[in-house]
Amino acid sequence: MARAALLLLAVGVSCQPAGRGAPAPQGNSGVTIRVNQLGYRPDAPKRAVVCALEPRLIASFRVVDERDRTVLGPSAADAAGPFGSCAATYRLDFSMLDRAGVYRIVVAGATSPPVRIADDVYRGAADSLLAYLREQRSGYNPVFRDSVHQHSDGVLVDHPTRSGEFIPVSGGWADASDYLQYGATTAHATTMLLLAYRDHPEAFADRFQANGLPAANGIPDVLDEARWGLEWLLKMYPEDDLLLNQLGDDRDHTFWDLPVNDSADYGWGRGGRRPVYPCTGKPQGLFEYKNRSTGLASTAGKYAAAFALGAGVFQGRDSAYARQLARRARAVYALGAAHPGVCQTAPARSPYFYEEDDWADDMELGAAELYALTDEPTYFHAALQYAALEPVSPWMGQDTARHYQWYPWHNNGHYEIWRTGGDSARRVVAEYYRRGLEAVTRRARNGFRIGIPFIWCSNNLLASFATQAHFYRRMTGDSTYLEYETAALDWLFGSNPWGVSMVIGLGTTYPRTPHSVVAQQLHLQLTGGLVDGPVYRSIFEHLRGIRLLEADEYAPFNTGFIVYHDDVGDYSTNEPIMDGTANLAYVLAGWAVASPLRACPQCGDGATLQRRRSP
Ligand SMILES: [Ca+2]
Ligand SMILES: [Ca+2]
Repeated sequence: MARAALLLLAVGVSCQPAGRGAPAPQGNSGVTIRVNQLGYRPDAPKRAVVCALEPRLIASFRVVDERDRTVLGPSAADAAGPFGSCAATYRLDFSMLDRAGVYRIVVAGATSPPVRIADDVYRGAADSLLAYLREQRSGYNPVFRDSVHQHSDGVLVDHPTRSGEFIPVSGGWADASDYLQYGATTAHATTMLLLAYRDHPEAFADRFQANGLPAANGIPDVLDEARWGLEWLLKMYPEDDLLLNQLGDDRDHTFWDLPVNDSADYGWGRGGRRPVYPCTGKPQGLFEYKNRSTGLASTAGKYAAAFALGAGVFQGRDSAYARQLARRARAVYALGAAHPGVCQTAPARSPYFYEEDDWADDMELGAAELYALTDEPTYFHAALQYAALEPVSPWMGQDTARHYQWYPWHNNGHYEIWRTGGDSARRVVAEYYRRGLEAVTRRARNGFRIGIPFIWCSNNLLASFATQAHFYRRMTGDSTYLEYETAALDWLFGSNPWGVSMVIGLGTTYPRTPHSVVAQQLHLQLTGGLVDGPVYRSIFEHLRGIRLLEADEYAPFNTGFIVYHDDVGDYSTNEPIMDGTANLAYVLAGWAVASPLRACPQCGDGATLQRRRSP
């Protein structure tokens, strides 16, 4: 591939704007049946979706077994109107079929791919996602069996008095297919991994060592990975009043090269040291463009949550480490409380950055985790106060949002308050979640039951929606949103117009040519990586530097208001994302071990015994 083209590609930032239209659509009068390619649990809702590229009247469907015998139907197909490239959609409800087996759905002369029904359809899936995080490791990298940026990280920049000082911050994960690293996304990912283990430990195996190489080490791999995140976050918070937020910047995008020989030049020579940015509470950017930072709390709250959770999870395994984490959790939380406001990522040569606008959600989660760790009521009351500042994640019900404007995309703090709170607090936070779910599902009357805005990283929003719906169902026993929760999961695993599983290596049809240097140059499958997902056509067409490099195999399905391309050139829809992958690991762990219908509002958290309830 021409280097010039690759340089153009590399201009993009993970989940970030630069475009040209998709190839012209091809005529196709076919009917396709989209299913969850992992399968369905016997006791869960089960729906397939028909996408007809031209208007079709479909009355009924049948389900047949492996010997072609009809086991269900004819049953009514539920007309659900047009959606994107689908001129007509139908929902096919085969929930009544609850016997394990492999089936096919037959409708209007079309036959679906095999559909598996079994208790274990999600078994091992969360662990599969961890493979992507190992591949993304900075510092020692188990894929390269070599160091990545081990000696270059990093030089303090944009500090009022200490710029130029070397601070050792090697480690963590590259944020996406570029090599930037962010405190906010790393802390959120670490938190989701820790929660996944806390709530669903039986979903995870032990096949890898702490350094990411194969071989069991007596520690579940999800904790090996979470600790990898925690170790980096500790380095990124080296002193009580020095909170580091970002390693590298968009000058990273100058070259399309492997992380082991990254030749980006930050002013200290090609392949030289990388800059590390502190939170300053002021607008940041070393060159023309500036972000709109106002405080420290958005990052501080996220670090506090990860440290406090880590302290709880590692208490029984490494008590000295747990004590260190607990001390850092208290300190960074206090720093956030003293400096409310957001700490956004810093742009360099391009105008793009993560435009996080909310911080109360982060402080809420930090406070809730500190309460769970320490039993000190001050933290609990603070968590409730922060919760009231942002009851509903503001993107829910909206058509659009700026890049990472309300992050994380679900407010995990509400669930954490519920775990430790008394009845009235529990009712309050459950209602907060309900309002958000209601706002999304009001927009989800389409055949796929998807109500998110198709902004950058739309799959992140679906993972968050599924997480919040899961929490709400567990908290209340109310299954009102279960159809939408399963629709989000089904969408991510192939029940979407393109029939693509959005996780590399899972399902039968998944991204083969993601936007990744490592995948492209090493011909390596980035198993476990959740890609960005479809975006509005209007976003795709206005991005700079995107050029599809091969014919679009999904062209017939890219004629509508949203597009997706399995093309190395499309960094807007086909780039794996670290934080969304970690969030999805939580969702998949839950579905691997628990029957989706057995909510338990009275039993506290199912996986760990509840120690106490606040008054
Ligand atoms: Ca392990
Ligand atoms: Ca936030």
